[in-house]
Amino acid sequence: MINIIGLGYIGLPTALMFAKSGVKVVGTDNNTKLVNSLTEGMLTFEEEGLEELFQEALSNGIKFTTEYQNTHTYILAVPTPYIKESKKLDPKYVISAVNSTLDVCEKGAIVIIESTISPGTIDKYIRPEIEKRGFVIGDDIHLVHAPERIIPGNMIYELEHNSRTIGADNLEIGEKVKGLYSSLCKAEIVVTDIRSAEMSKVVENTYRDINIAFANELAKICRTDNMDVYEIIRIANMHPRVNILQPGPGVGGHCISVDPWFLVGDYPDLTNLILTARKINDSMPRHVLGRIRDIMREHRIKDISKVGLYGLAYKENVDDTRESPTLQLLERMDEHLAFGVKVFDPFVKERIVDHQFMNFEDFLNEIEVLVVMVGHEHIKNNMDLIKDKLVLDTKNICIFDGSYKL
Ligand code: SAJ
Repeated sequence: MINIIGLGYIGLPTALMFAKSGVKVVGTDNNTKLVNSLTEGMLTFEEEGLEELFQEALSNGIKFTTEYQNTHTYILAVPTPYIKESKKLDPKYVISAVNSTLDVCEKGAIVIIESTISPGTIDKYIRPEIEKRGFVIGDDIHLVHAPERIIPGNMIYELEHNSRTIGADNLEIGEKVKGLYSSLCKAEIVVTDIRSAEMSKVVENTYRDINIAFANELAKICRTDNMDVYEIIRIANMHPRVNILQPGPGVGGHCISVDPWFLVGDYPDLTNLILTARKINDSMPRHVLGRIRDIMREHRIKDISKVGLYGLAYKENVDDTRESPTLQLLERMDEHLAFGVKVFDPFVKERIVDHQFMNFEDFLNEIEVLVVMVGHEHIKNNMDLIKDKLVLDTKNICIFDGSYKL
């Protein structure tokens, strides 16, 4: 039996997938409300294919509890928040999960950390914590880092089809864990050491951040001289060795906008490109604000409450709002005492900001300028409802003429 600790965006799909593959799984989370909801057969977030997977896992006997189990294998998928001021990782939840595991585990248990951690976290924080309690690593307990790679919006498919990395202190344990993951993962699984696994995960997300920053910088350059950035990227990408990503209103989510900071925090003298990319991506909400101001001036609109932001999620077709460009933009407006902009997101069912609408048509009725911050399918399917608005389309999804671009 494996005990999966943390039933959030990563832990839950992973637990369900293992259960579907025939592995006996108990999912543990300290949030009683979440555990009760899952036990009653209710999912806690939306994701393509998750409901079907949930039903299959339930029929294969998956259990949910707030208690850590006495067993041999643990997968830790707990949050790893970062400290806003220092941009460093806060390992408190991983440390606490490791400690709770040590309280109950069998001798020789394998503890697999899936949560993204900054390079060196296991050496700096986890090993000392375990040794402090008198456990011998490599005998009483084995440590493994198996960072996840799945992308929200396509998690179920990617759990099965993405290759994976297993970082372990010795090959035998690495191969054992590889065997476990191959029950759900059909792609290649690479076994390496723990530091390489930690670093490669952060490097992957940093690579994407830098490439998005390049697209965003191009968008700004093109804006100053009235060139069509999308056309330029489309043409450049026809070159066999060029693959530029898409510009947007900023980079959100708990991964790409966070992980590069770990490298900046740890190697401040060496991270010029990485830091610049972060700054460019973080500057995009301000660029959007400038574009809103241009449109308001051009049309002599003085009242900010006539502006509506479409999308609160950090990207299309998910309900996750962590670090979302829209929240970054609202924070910026707040600092400048610009209150009253209206907001709507069909995926976000709870009220998390002021002037948030729950009904799309009510929202549209109140505004003159619509800012598309997220390209949900929902808005793509409702183009005819927004055609008569002044539209600032930061995601280049509007198919009608006359919309303003980034
Ligand atoms: N974005 C752009 N332009 C693009 C692509 C993305 O502006 O061309 C924006 C999105 O709108 C969003 C942000 O970047 O705000 C991040 O979105 P994403 O879809 O690029 O990635 P995430 O954060 O959902 O997931 C990433 C993935 N990492 C990589 O692709 C290298 C995923 O595989 C990881 O598992 C995940 O981070 C994670 O958990 O680390």
